[in-house]
Amino acid sequence: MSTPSRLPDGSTLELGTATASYQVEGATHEDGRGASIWDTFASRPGTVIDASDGTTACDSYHRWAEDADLVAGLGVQWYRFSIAWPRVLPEGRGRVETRGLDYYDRLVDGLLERGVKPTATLYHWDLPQPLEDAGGWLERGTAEAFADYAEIVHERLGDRVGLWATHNEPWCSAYLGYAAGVHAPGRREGGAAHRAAHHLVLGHALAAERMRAAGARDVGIVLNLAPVWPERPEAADVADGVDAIRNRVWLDPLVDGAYDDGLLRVAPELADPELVRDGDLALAQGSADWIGINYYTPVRPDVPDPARAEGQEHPEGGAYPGVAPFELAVREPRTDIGWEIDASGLEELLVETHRRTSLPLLVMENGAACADDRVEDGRVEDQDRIGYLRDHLGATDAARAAGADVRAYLVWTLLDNFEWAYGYTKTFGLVHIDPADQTRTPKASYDWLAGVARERAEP
Ligand code: PNW
Repeated sequence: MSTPSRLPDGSTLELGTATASYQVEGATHEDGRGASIWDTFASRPGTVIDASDGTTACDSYHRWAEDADLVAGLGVQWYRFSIAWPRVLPEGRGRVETRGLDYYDRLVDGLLERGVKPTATLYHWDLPQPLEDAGGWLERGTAEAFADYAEIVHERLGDRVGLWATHNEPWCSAYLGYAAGVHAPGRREGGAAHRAAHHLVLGHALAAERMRAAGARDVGIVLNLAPVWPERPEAADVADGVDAIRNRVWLDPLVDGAYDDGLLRVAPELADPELVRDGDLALAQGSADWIGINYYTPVRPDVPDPARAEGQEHPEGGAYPGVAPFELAVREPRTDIGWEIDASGLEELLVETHRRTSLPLLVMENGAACADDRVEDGRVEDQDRIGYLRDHLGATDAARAAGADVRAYLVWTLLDNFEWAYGYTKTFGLVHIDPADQTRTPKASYDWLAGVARERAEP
């Protein structure tokens, strides 16, 4: 077997695409997989817009070889997938389900055989339900169980997977899961989100420590950091609070080993010595070898104005309950999911994060939901998606030219899949999936990305 794929060296921008276990695998009851919080959440009425779930999804648990062929057909270097914790540890801790690990073993070998480098994310939101029943991310024990899980997976795959991500978008786990309640586990308690945030940071740090002790060298975390642009001068204060929760709560412990005063003002829970124990922040400092960035849209906080219309669709889902009230402005143009399109936000974010951390940066997700995802005469002409990707790839190149150490750009996502609270109503894929029979049809954007990969491979 070839040597484990590791951090790209940065001589060129490497390309790839990504998926997540619950969004594509299906087979939720197979080979001893335990229940996750997304199985439970999606089964509750009113949580997922089309009342769907990930029971079948893209059936990638059985069709992974076809998926790997599709990635290889793109001619890109990287495929980022995530591992379902409840497949490996059905109860979250303790008993290991070998059949779950076997699946990822097959996938990793299949990718390497096709010349694609695998990068694995350990937590893309499918927490084992028994851990949620014991308090979920509000409990320190979940962070400790996460480190055990990381060690088990690394032991099995670490000889072939070089690039490891602990969490994907912990902001979503904490704030959408425990404050806004629009993601699993669907709780709505502002203070709880801050507690969850610390345990997510701690879980990352403990897992990185364990994996490094076992020889891992390139352990990172994938964050949905955002450029925060106050909509008007009066919104500067609330914007600082949003920046604290969206960006600093993750970067500050990793870079400085501290939570700053501005953050503590909006998240006083983080000053609780019972929550943030001696040594936690020191362990977090330096615990990431690289930072993954997922970018879709800028964030424009505004001061609340009762006269303005409510209920605007924004990825942050509105203000955080229990945190200072604010609104989010969304300008045109937007994608099919309502998120504002502004590629300059990605360039700014990469340049700014480079200035802040000097760690290697990987764009681990970028993409668009498009309305023109219909098959007509065997083709999907998703020209809007191509435009979005072209502009954001350009912004990534521009950030590199400006000195940001960006090593890779991965498109979200390979396949139309289970888009969380939006179910199957919003599609981000390079490949269309027919829900009736799982037929995979590459879209025009797939051909576009393959073309970019070819051009860039030419000397
Ligand atoms: C990210 N928000 O999710 C995830 O990493 C993917 O699994 C997902 O499919 C993709 O982006 C597109 O949504 C997000 O509401 C989901 O702010 C929701 C939000 C942000 C990211």
